[in-house]
Amino acid sequence: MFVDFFYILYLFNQKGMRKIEYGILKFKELERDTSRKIIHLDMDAFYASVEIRENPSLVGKPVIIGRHPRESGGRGVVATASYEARKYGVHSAMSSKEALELCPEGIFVSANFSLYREVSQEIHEIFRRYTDLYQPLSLDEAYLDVTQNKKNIESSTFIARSIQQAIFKELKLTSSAGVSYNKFLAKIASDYKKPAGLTYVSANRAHDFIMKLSISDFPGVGEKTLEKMHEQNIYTGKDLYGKTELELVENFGKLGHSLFRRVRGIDNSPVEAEREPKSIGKERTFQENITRDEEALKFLSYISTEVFKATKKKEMHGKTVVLKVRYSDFTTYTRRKTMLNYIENEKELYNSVYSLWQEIDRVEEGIRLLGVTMTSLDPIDYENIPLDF
Ligand code: DCP
Ligand code: MG
Repeated sequence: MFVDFFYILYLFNQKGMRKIEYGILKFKELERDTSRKIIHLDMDAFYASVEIRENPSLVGKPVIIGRHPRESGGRGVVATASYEARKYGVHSAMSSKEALELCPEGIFVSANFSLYREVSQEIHEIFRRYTDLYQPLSLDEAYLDVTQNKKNIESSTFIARSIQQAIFKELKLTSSAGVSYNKFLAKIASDYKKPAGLTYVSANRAHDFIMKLSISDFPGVGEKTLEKMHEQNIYTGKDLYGKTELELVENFGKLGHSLFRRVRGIDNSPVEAEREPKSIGKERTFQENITRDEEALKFLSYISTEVFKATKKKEMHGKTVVLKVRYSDFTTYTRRKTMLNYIENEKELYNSVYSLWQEIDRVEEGIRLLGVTMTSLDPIDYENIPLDF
């Protein structure tokens, strides 16, 4: 039986002003769930590796992703750098100017985001061979929950290795993976051996692994918190482990709560798969009411294109269109129409919006808002694209 505990803390800041903090210590949250199998996968020097793959003359060279200071007038920053460039001390977020000083032979390449997005989608396709339960954190990293997986494979390290191999074979890129029973440990593990590393932290090894971590490895410990930690002689996981929950909450607030759990190997947060939106729409309230058909149609044509582009970008399509009209007296109407086939271009979308518009009257009374939405969206995949024979 676990009992929750209510606490009140009286704190004094430097000016001697009293601050009250209160909360509930949830002992139930102190249960360590080791039943899940979580992988964190992170691509190695992602943007740089993609550029090197596209241009083999860059292999083995110090490649820096960012505009050359000569072109940017010295204002640019480094997005990332190949491991060869990192030997010179070049790293993400550093100014390009400084990078050039550290590494005069560095080859600057401007970022090509649409290419990286494409590659990212290809990586996700490989994930989906094993599970749909993956959570991208950025273009180059994601958590996967493979407790249940499409291939019924027991070993999560085997899955991680297979994914790394598929990415290498099919996309010619290397990645690093961390495997454990929660997100916190998997993420730290993926960074443990880079590039092309695979690190497994078992429930039995977790305690020793955590004790040796540097305090800056813990999520949420940024520059400021790090300073404060050092002031209190907390440098490692072991030092953190020695603190009580109240001490940590007193000094670090909410973060203290989470650190108290992390350092005990507890992180029960689930892997949250990106949910596909079921509808995408846009609307606008006008500064001056619309009173003429032509004005309304001009706007609806524009907004239809915007909505279509947005659904396409999400790789979705749908058959149902909704038109929303709000009159100057705030009465609001929605009209919807479902087509037989998926709407495949802006023109088709506008045509259905146009036919819905025919049912709208009293335009001269003034319209203050118009909106277009596509609903009941499905992901575009090869099965539901109609083929012309
Ligand atoms: N990125 C960026 N600006 C930053 C950090 C990262 O534009 N300040 C971009 C470029 C990276 C990509 O995000 O290629 C992924 O970030 P990572 O932190 O995973 O760095 P890398 O993948 O480049 O290197 P590593 O091998 O250390 O993961
Ligand atoms: Mg990376």
